[in-house]
Parts: sequence; structure tokens; C-alpha cells
Amino acid sequence: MEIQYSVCPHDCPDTCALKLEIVNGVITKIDGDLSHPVTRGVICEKVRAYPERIYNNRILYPLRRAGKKGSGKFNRISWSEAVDEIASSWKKLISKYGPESIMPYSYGGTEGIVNKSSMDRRLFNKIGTTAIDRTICSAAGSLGYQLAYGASKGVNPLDVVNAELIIFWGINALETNIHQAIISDAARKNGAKIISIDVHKNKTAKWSDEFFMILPGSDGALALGIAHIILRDKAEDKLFLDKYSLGFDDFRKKAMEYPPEKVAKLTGMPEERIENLAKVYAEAKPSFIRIGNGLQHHRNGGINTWAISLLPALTGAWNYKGGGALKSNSGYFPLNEDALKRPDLIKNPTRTVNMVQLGKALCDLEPPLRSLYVYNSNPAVVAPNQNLVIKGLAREDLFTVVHEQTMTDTAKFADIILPATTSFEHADLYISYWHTLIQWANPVISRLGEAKPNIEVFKMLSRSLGFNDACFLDTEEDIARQALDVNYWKERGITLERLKKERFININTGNSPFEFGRLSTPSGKIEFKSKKVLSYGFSDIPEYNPINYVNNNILKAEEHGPNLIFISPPNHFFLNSSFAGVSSLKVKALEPFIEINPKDAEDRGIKDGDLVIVQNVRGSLTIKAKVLESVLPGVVVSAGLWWKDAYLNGSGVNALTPDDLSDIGGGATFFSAQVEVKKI
Ligand SMILES: Nc1nc2c(c(=O)[nH]1)N[C@H]1C(S)=C(S)[C@@H](COP(=O)(O)OP(=O)(O)OC[C@H]3O[C@@H](n4cnc5c(=O)[nH]c(N)nc54)[C@H](O)[C@@H]3O)O[C@H]1N2
Ligand SMILES: Nc1nc2c(c(=O)[nH]1)N[C@H]1C(S)=C(S)[C@@H](COP(=O)(O)OP(=O)(O)OC[C@H]3O[C@@H](n4cnc5c(=O)[nH]c(N)nc54)[C@H](O)[C@@H]3O)O[C@H]1N2
Ligand code: SF4
Ligand SMILES: [Mo]
Repeated sequence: MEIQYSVCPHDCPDTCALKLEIVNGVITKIDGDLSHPVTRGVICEKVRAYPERIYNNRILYPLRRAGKKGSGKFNRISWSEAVDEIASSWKKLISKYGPESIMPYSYGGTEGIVNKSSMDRRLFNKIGTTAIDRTICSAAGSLGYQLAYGASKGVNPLDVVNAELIIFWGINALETNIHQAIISDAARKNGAKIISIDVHKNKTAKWSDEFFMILPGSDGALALGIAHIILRDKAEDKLFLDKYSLGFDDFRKKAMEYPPEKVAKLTGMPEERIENLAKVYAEAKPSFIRIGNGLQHHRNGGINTWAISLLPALTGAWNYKGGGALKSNSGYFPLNEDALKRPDLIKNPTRTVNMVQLGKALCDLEPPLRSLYVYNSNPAVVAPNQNLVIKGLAREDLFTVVHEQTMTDTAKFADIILPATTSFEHADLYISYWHTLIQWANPVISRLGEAKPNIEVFKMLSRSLGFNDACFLDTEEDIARQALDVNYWKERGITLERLKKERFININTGNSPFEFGRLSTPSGKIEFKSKKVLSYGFSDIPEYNPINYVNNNILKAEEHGPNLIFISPPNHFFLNSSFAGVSSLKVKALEPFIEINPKDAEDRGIKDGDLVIVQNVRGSLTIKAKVLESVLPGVVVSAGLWWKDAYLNGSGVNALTPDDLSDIGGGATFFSAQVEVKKI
């Protein structure tokens, strides 16, 4: 048996370092790397099951469609046939309709820089395809946080062990950011209190010391209500605010409009609990808020995140090690994006499609899209408004290429499928958007079948299309070196050579998470007031904008009284839709279900275990109901992005979700869905 090391490639904050047992070239066991200061030997259940994902149900050869779109019937072809067919079809489309008739679609299949965003961007820039705005995950919240602080930089999560109060706000960390939970448990042993604020009593809520159940999308009101109490009680840190912030006086006036009795009505939280939460928050030193993705997947998610992000500035929590907030720490990894993506290769400005609106783009865009190239993503399952996405993917006149590891719902709609390597079969450079370690991983096993990494396929396609710019010859290592060609890394002495030897290096981020006098906001200060927001049509001070449910969100409101808000977060056993094809994990995850409050169930004659139809104008879902106090009346939750065939009517949760964009940032609004639930 041989021991090798790698990095988890998945779109997960923890970016774990992995220790692998390999027997005769086959990975037999995957564990956490004990020597990595964040992973410390612990990984999730999903990745422990990885050997099953590597060796079962892999796509091993290029395939050409042999049946109706979506039927899943394919014949094996050679790589040269596949590449020739793609290149010749694209050449024809380009000469007849122009390069914008082609569009790439990708997201977080791998977080490795090389295979996520380098050679692909170069190729599509060079062709001049329709561009895609990658907003599906965190665009609204990231912009909300950046309005305050200028960049995605926050507390170093390892420092949270010093915190006295830890608030998990709209994040199910026990399942989605397990090492933040582990660090918080260590803080709890030192006396820290853990609070969770969520729309349903998930695992994190149960593990917390105190849980606040909030109405979906009302977090901005709660943040302003907390600010109101802190300011009313003169518990703010005046020195910190005077020195480091802008627009505070205007914010104070705004916060005065949110007294506890009003906020109680808006959030569904009792007044005295809001008072108590504000008091505990103002007193704790250091206090830490982990801002999750859940609360920002709403129509008002960006500005709500801005309001929450300002709370630690109000109390001066940033003065203490481990105090402050963390939404994303990707700002600690500045890469040479121009060298990676080569925007200079774009000859003429192109149109851009927001990835959240893939269905609309495939069905309605003029002039139409005629070819789609999907990699690192499974849009048939993860994109909102699923039925429209499927309608688009089913177009017989759309030439679709899917580069995948496994036969996903999206791959079934391809004209050509290309087999992709897993991260254990290729090299890559990994940054994290949560901890502060940069890592390099070499391939540790041979490639399965004829699978190839993304970078290699894009190089083959560029050759076939006749592009001879030198950048299309770069190797993984060339690209990693180019990525690190920034003073930031040079000053820290962090090079690819060192990474290859040491595997991971902790970036020195200094004592304070960032320098408050010199933030990258327009004023250089923490901004309670931001002109940037005006361009989106909102006030330049954070205010609470209730979710405006678009009319067509609702189906037959009169039939069952008030409609229910439908929340569909990811689950414990899958990583978005990845792993939803792994048998042992599917068995553990049991089956999809919705949680419904006893009151709503009774109103509809629904008993625990009944089959129900959840529906709105976009689609419907046939699913089992669990009647539980874990959700407020008016809210239903179904966790997990299962593949379509796991649902009784073959439609997943995204058949119900809207493809409208968030208030700011053009983000997804998955959780601002309204539905009606009926017993079958
Ligand atoms: N096991 C596992 N881990 C994952 C993933 C996975 O699929 N599975 N996905 C990864 C990815 S890509 C991401 S982006 C992260 C996402 O992980 P998180 O940041 O935890 O975000 P979500 O799970 O989408 O939502 C978190 C919680 O927000 C709640 N919520 C919904 N609406 C609201 C609201 O209006 N207010 C409040 N306060 N809460 C609300 C949801 O009920 C949910 O419990 O996890 C990553 N880690
Ligand atoms: N209803 C609802 N929908 C959601 C969410 C939600 O909470 N609720 N969460 C949203 C969020 S936060 C996100 S980030 C998105 C995630 O959406 P996606 O980024 O599409 O995530 P996955 O479902 O993990 O699909 C990634 C695919 O990439 C493939 N892949 C992995 N590595 C490679 C590689 O090296 N090369 C190639 N070619 N393919 C590879 C995997 O096999 C997998 O099928 O989903 C969003 N959708
Ligand atoms: S999915 Fe997340 S928790 Fe699991 S091994 Fe990967 S990085 Fe770690
Ligand atoms: Mo995400």
C-alpha cells in the first residue's frame, strides 16, 4: 500500500487536504490529512465515499448521441472524431451565425484554478462566444459584503477559537462548512456561545446553544433591528466608527426606523428574543458572524447581507482576534486573472448571459444560441426554472457538448459527451474561499478509460480551430506559475516550486484581517453608505426591502389561502448535485421529502408521510411530506439537489425555483419561491 496526498476539488469552503491509501494503483481509502492545520484529519462523509465516485458509473470514452435528446442513448466514438465534430460544427456556426451563437456553461465542479478558469476562458475569449456571468452561488451576498468592506476578506476562521459568541447566520455549517463547526466547538469548550439564525431547524440549529427561527428573506430587518437596539442603548464602539467608517450618521437614522416591535412582526421572532440577541451580541468580545449563502439566495439577499456585514463595525468586533465576520475569504488569494483568462483575446465585445437564466437564454435569446458547451456543472439539476432549462436542452437544433465524469441529467441531453478525469487523475492549484491555505495536488492515479482533464480538451479544441497563440500550449504548471505572478505571492515567497514540495502553505494575512484605514471601498473606509447601490435603484443606506414575489410565482392563491415559501437548500450527503449518483450516499440520504409545519399540514389535510404535490406556475414536485415543527407556518423546506429520477414525477426542486435576479449582483433567488402544497 502506498500513501499519497491530494486536495478535495469540490465547491465547499473547507477545501480539505486529503490523505489517500492506494493499492495497485487503485484508491482504496480517503481520509483527511492530519498535518493540514485546518483539515486536521477530518473530512466529510461524502468524500470518504469517493472511491465509489471514482470507480463506478464513470464516463470512460467520448460518446455520440444515438437517440432522442435526453434519452441517454449514446455510441462510443474516438477522441479525434469527437474533437473534429465539435470543431467543424463550431466553424460552420461561426461562419453562418457568428461566434456568439456558441456559449459555454460552467460552475463549481472543480475548484482547481487550472481546470476551473484558465484554458477554457482563453478558448472562449478567442472564439468570441456569448459570455456567461457566473452568479449562481454567491454573487448577491459577495457584493453585499463588499459594499461594506471592499473585498471578500474577513476573519481567519482559525482565529474563531478565541470568540466568545459565534453566530451562524443563514448557514448550515454542520453540514456545509464542517471545520467552522469544529473550530466553534473548540471555542465553546472555552466558554463561547453558539447561535444559529435560520428558516428551519436544521442540524446546525440543533447543535447550537440557541436557535432563532426567522421568516425567509427578513434578515435585513433583523440586522437593522439589532443595530437599533445597540444604538438606542449606546453600546456602539464610537472610536472604531469615527476612525474607520463612512456614512454612520445616516445609518443611525435609518436604524431608528426599526424598533423591536416592528422587527418582531417582520421577522416572526418574539420581541424579547430580539432584544436579548442584540444585548448578547453587543456585549460579547470577540463576537463572530459566519454569514452563509442561504440568506442571500433571495430577491433582497444582497442588501440584507450588507446590513448584517455592518454589525461587527458597529460593535468594533474587528478589534479583537477572532472577532468580526466572514462571508468569503477569496480576497486573500489575488491571482493574475489577466494571465489566466486572457481577456485581451476578445476581438469584439460580446453579449453576456447570466447563468441563472440559462432556460431563458436557450429558449428566448435573439439571435438564438445554437451550441452549448457544458463543463464543471450539471445545469439540468442545479439551475433554477428547471422545466425551462430542460426545454432548452431538448432543442434538436442546439448542438450540445457535455464534458463530464458521470452520466448526469445534463449529459443525457448532449450530442457529444466527453469523458472527464477526476481531481485524482490530474494536477491543479487550489485556493479556498474560507481558510487561508493555498495548495497544489499532483495526479495520484492513472486516468480511467480515455478521460481527459478540462485543460487538455480546451487545448485540443484550440488546435482543431486553428488557434496558434502561445497561451494554448501552456501546461498545468505554466498556468499555476502565471496565476501566482503577482507581487502578493512574491512578497510572501510563495511559489509553485515550494507548493509542490510542501503541498500547502498558509498565507500570512497579518494580525488584523485587513487594514481598516485602507480598504478597497471607494472611500477606503467601512461603508455604511454606498453610492454603488443607487445604480441598482435602492437607497444608498441599507434598508429592509421585503421580498416582492412576482405575480406569476403563485398558483391559484385562492384555493388554499396563503401560499407557502419554498426553501430548497443542499443536503448533507451530496455536494450540490454531485454525489447524487453515488449509490451508498443515496441510500443514506433515504429519499427527498418536504418539511411542513403542523398548522399548514392540518389546513391542507396532510398527515405525516403523505404524498403531496408541491406546485407553482413553473412546475410541480411529487414528494413525501414530513409534518414537523422544524419550520415556521408559511414555509416549506426540501433539502437536497437529487437527480431528476429520484422524484416521483421526474422533476426536481428547481422545477419550482424562480430565475429572477437578486436586488444587487445579479445573483440567484432560489429561495424566494412561492408554492402551494396539496395532498395527493
Ligand atoms: N454537504 C454539503 N456541503 C456543501 C454543499 C452541499 O451541497 N452539500 N454546497 C457547497 C456550496 S456550493 C455552498 S454555496 C455552500 C452553501 O451552504 P450554506 O452557506 O450553509 O447555504 P445553504 O445551505 O444554501 O443555506 C443555509 C441555510 O440558510 C437557510 N435559509 C434559507 N433562506 C434563509 C433566510 O432567508 N434567512 C436565513 N437566516 N436563513 C435562510 C436554509 O434553510 C439553510 O439551512 O455549501 C457548500 N457545502
Ligand atoms: N434549488 C437549489 N439549487 C441550487 C442551490 C440550492 O441551494 N438550491 N445551490 C446553488 C449553488 S450555491 C451552486 S454553487 C450551484 C452548483 O452547481 P454546479 O456547479 O453545477 O455543481 P454540481 O451539482 O456539483 O455539478 C458539478 C458537475 O461538474 C462535474 N465535474 C467535476 N469535476 C469536473 C472536471 O474536472 N471537469 C469536468 N468537465 N466536470 C467536472 C461533476 O461531475 C458534476 O456533475 O447549484 C445551485 N443550485
Ligand atoms: S466536500 Fe468539503 S468537507 Fe468534504 S472533503 Fe471536500 S472540502 Fe472537505
Ligand atoms: Mo454554491
